[in-house]
Amino acid sequence: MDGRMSAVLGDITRMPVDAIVNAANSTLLGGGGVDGAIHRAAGPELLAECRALGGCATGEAKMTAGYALPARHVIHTVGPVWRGGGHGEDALLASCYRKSLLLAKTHALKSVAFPAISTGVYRFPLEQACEIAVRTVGEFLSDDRTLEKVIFVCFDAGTLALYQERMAGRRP
Ligand code: AR6
Repeated sequence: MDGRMSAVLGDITRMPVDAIVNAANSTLLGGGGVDGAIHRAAGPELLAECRALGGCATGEAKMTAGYALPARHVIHTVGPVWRGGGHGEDALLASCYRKSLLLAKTHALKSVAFPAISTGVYRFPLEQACEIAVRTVGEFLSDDRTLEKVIFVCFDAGTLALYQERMAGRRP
């Protein structure tokens, strides 16, 4: 890529970007993991706005304001629960990345930060999820000139190493 895609170690709730992506569930009413952290950091107004959205299907994305977060917006996407790989999980995960970036582009946002969607509670195999994330974002950016920065925010060093290897074009 041309330097627009990068990976960092950190907490996504601290990222001062146009939008952070939330690995939500289909109710959009909060949960554990990164979803819980985002709702805690954003404050109760985020849940109030989410209630009005009427949920979100797996593989789709919806946007809200960021409230007390350093990020201006939150893009809520619902990753697939891993059920062995034969239930369209790969395509649904790719769709999360694509639809999130499409929303960002539609709103003329320049910088977006993603967590490793579905790799926690939803148990998607990390290496496979990382490969899908890097490939899908890379394909989107190669057709797009509005987004300036897409950052993968990794919660641990092992995840960061996988993303960096993947972005360098090496197999993990
Ligand atoms: N910053 C960046 N990454 C994080 C953070 C953080 N603050 N916290 C966790 N991660 P998960 P899922 C990483 O379980 O698998 C919720 O209850 C974490 O290490 O948050 O898509 C929702 O409501 C992991 O790599 O999301 C849903 O019900 C990644 O974020 C369900 O979990 C995703 O882990 C969604 O499950």
